[in-house]
Amino acid sequence: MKRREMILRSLQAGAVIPFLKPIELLAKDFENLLSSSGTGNQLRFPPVFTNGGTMALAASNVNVWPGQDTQVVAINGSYPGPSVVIQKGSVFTANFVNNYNEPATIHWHGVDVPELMDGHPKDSIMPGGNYTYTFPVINRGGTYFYHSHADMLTAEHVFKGFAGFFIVTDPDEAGLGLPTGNFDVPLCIQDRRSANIPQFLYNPVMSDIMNGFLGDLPLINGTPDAFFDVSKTLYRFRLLNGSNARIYKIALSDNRPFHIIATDGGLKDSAVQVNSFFLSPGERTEILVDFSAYNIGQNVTLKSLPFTAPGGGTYVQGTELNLLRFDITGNQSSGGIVPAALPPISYYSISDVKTTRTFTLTMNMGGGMNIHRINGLTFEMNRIDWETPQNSLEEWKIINASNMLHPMHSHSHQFQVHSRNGNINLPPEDKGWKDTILVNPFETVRLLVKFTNYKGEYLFHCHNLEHEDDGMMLNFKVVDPVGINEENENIADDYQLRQNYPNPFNPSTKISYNIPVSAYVILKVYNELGNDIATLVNEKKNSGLHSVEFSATAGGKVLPSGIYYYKLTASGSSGNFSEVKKMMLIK
Ligand SMILES: [Cu+2]
Repeated sequence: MKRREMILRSLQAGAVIPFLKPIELLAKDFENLLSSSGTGNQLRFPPVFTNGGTMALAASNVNVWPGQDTQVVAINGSYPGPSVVIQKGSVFTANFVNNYNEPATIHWHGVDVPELMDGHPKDSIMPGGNYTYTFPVINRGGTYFYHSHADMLTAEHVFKGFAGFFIVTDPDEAGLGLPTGNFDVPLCIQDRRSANIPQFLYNPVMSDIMNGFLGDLPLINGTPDAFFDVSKTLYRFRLLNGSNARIYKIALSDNRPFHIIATDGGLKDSAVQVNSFFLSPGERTEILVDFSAYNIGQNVTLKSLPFTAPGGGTYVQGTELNLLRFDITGNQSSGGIVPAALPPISYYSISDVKTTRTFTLTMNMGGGMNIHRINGLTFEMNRIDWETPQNSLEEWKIINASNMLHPMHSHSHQFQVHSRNGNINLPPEDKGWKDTILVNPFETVRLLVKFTNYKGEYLFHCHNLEHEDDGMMLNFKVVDPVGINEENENIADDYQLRQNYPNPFNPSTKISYNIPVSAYVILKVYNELGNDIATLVNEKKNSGLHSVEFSATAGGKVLPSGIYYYKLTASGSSGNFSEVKKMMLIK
C-alpha cells in the first residue's frame, strides 16, 4: 500500500464526531454589512465553511471598497477565505479544487496534520486539479489559520486573498466563563497599499524583498476603515496577523489595559494584563477587552503603536496605524469574565534537551534572489536539511545575524519559547504554545521543540512571506525515534530525471536529476520543434541528487507559452543514460 493510501485509510478508520454549531458570530456574512453607526465600514466576517464541503480557489471580484471591484485570488469567492470552525476531536475534510491558473496548496498553519495534508509545496495541486484534505483535529482549542504555500507563490497568493481562519473549539473551554457567541470575535489583520486602491497589486521591488511587502492601509477581516459596534461588556478577540510582512504593536488608543489569554496554540495558563504586545506575521494572540467603563456614544480604537525597526523604502515597519474603531453602542452583557485561572500548561525543561540545533539567519547581498538565508542555505524542494527523531526534546537556537525582523514558523507542532538573548522572563505573547516566533535583529531566541504526533517531511521558515518566497525556508523530516526512515528520497542508486517543479511554470522551474556514479552530464532544453533552447548543465558531476533552475526569461530570452522538453544525458563508468521529459510554460 502506498503511504498516501495508508494515511487516508487510517483517517477513515477513526470515528467521525459530528461537529458543533459554529461560533454564532462567524455565521454573519457579507449581507449584514450595510447598517452603519458612524463613518467607515462595518466590520465584515467571512462565511463559515461547511465541513466536508468544497474549497475552490479562483480569481474573483469582491467589494473591498464600497461599490468597487477588487480582483482577489480566493477560496469560494470569499476574502478572507471562509472560516473553518471545528471541534477538537472531529475529522476535518475539504475538497480543494484549483480553478486558478497557478499551482496551489493549502497549509493549515499551526494545525498538527499528517505530512501529505500539510500543504507542502512539493504536494502542490496543478491548475484544474483537486485534492482532498482530511485529518483529525488533534490541536488544542485555539485560533489557527490556513493559507497558500505554493513554491515561490505564497506571498502573492496570500496578498491577493488566499487565507482564512481555522478555529478549533474545545468543550473544555465552556466552563471557563470566557465571552462566547457574538462576544467572541475573530480579527484578521492585513495591510494593503492605499496607492493601489481598489486593486491588490503585487509588484515587489528590491526593498520589498528586503523588508517584506508592506502597506500603509490596514484591512480587518478584509474591511478598510473598519468599525465594530460593541456593548459595554467583556469581549474575546482572536487576533490573527495575516499580513505578508507587517508587524503590529497592538494597543488601544487610550492605552487602556486588556488581558492576553491565548497564544498561537490556544489558551495560556493565565490571563495576563498588558497595555500592548507585538503580533508578527503568522502569529495569533487572543485578548479580552472590557468596554464596561465607556459610555454609549464613545469610541476607542484598536491600533498599532509606532515603533522603531530597520528597513527603508516607501513602506516601513513600525508605522502608527488605526486598525479598528470600537463604537460603544449597546448595553448587552456577554456574561464573560477574565478567568482567575486557565488550564495548566506543562512546560518543557531545558535540562531534558537531547539535541541542540542552531539556525543562523543571515542576509546575503550578492544581488538578485536568495538574500535571506538560514545557515547559509536557500530552500531546495528535494533536499532534506535535517532529521529530527520523534518524541525527542530539542533546543532550537535561532541566531538572527541580520538587521531584519524574522517571524520564524515551524510546521507540524507547537513549541515553547525558552528565552530571548538568555532572558527567560518572556513577554506574555511568547509564553504558552507557539508555532511562530518573532526574532529581532541580532537577537538569539531559544525554543524547546518536540514532535509527538506525525512523522514526515515538514517546513521551517520565515513567515515574512517575501523572505519565505526568497528561499528562507528549510525542509526537515521527523523520523522514528530509533532513526529508521520509511524512505530516504535523497539516496537513490539509479539514474533519475525527475519531473520539473513547479509545472506548469512561469517564469522559472527547477529540474532535478540523480546519478548513481560520477558522470559527465548534459542537460538541455528544447522547444516543441526540437530546437535547442538552453544548455543547463554541461560538465562532470559527482554522484547524487542535483538540481538546476530553468528560467524562461534568463539571458534576455523571451520564450512563448507552450510545451518544452528537457533531456538528460549522463556518461559515467556504468554506461550511458538518457531521458527526456516534458514541461509546460504558461504566461
Ligand atoms: Cu524573514
